[in-house]
Amino acid sequence: MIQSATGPMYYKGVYHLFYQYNPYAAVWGNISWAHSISYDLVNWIHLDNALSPDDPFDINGCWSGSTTVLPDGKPVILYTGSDTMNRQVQNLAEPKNVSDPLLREWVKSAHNPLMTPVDGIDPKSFRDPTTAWLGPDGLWRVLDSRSKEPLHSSTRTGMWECPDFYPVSIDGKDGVDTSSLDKSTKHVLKVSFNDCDHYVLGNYMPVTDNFSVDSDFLENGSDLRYDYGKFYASKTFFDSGKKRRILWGWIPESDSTTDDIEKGWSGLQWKRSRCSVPKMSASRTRNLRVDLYLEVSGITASQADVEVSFDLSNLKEAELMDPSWIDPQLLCSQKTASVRGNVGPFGILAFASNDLTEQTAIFLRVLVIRADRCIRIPELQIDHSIVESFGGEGRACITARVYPKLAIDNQAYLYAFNNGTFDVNISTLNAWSMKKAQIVSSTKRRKPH
Ligand code: DQQ
Repeated sequence: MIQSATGPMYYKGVYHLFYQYNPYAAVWGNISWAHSISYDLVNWIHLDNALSPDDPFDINGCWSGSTTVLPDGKPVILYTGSDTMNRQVQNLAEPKNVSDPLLREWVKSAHNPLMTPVDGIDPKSFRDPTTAWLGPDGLWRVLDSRSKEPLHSSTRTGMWECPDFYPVSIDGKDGVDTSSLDKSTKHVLKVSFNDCDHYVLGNYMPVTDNFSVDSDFLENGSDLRYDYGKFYASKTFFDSGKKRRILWGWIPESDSTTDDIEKGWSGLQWKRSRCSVPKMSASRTRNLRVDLYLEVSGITASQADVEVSFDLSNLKEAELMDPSWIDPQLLCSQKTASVRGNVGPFGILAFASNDLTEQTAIFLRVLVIRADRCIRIPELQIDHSIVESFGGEGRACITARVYPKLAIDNQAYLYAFNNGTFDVNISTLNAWSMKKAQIVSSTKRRKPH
């Protein structure tokens, strides 16, 4: 079983990914820090586990945490240990040999635990330290899931897991280092709860350690999420090599625990940022008649990147939006891709078997609020058992897990479809095959049974 990414980082030309891992089973338990490295964020090498639960301060699990690269360039791990009394305490670990760019061995500090839950803090809710950042006073700061003087809080949501707190530039696209005190930045506070990663934007004042949010989703419900599907306990890191911030998330399973035990694994790691993978593109524009299934051929449909936009010339025919339709997920579960509408449903069928008995529809149904001529699915990533689809000019994302039994590898097909009453035009449709990642193991990692 693998779960949340814990300490993604870039060090001496090597990308490191640490993540929650149960070496012995496809279900949660024996929680260790697995360690994989990459030179291009596409192909990976599994190394020996960085941390295992074998000390009093983490005997019941080496839980989530983060890595921080210190000013002298040395990386350190701060992680939560579940100790002999099942308290959640914060522990430090550092590389045994900083000159090893693969950082194959990690040593736990003799001073552990560094932080224990103080009075008034529930010892079972004191976890998941963030990447630390340096204040102007030369002192390090770190966020945890619980504090007597919280940076931000909510009366509505219950405990937050896996917080992440980082600056983003407001006048450029480059990533910013976590400790940056640059004035032209805003800060993102991401917290995980209710199976989703929620975030707020705000201004952080490092002198007073005050964070004033622009719009408090937690209290006014304007809920901003990284993903409205299966994406949880994510972590970002600053890639100083390419001056970008990269987001890693855990894609949980949608099947049952019994299925996971039967298939022998559970959980996937997913990186969200453009990766420069060689692509072959097939592009076409054309009329998408009603009841037409237009195959997108010439690509590996089981592992593809798709961009598609539609030109809607007959918006006046679109159905009226009923004001009671306020829950998009409920609406989509009722008005599925096979329920005919006026303008739509139309879109893409991923993981389609050649007889269409298996299919995963990523679709649009136009309900009149205002007459936008062009409507896009700006990006769709398809990867064996994951569909990641973006909308709202890329600001909204829904990630879903799919378990095809027929539409696998070269038996998977990709179609554009239209189950509406009126034709729509495809104004752009680009699709690329994604190169298969090479995953090798340089360790005697046990196969979960
Ligand atoms: N999983 C970890 C915790 C964290 C949770 C334990 C997130 O540290 O809060 O495996 O899924």
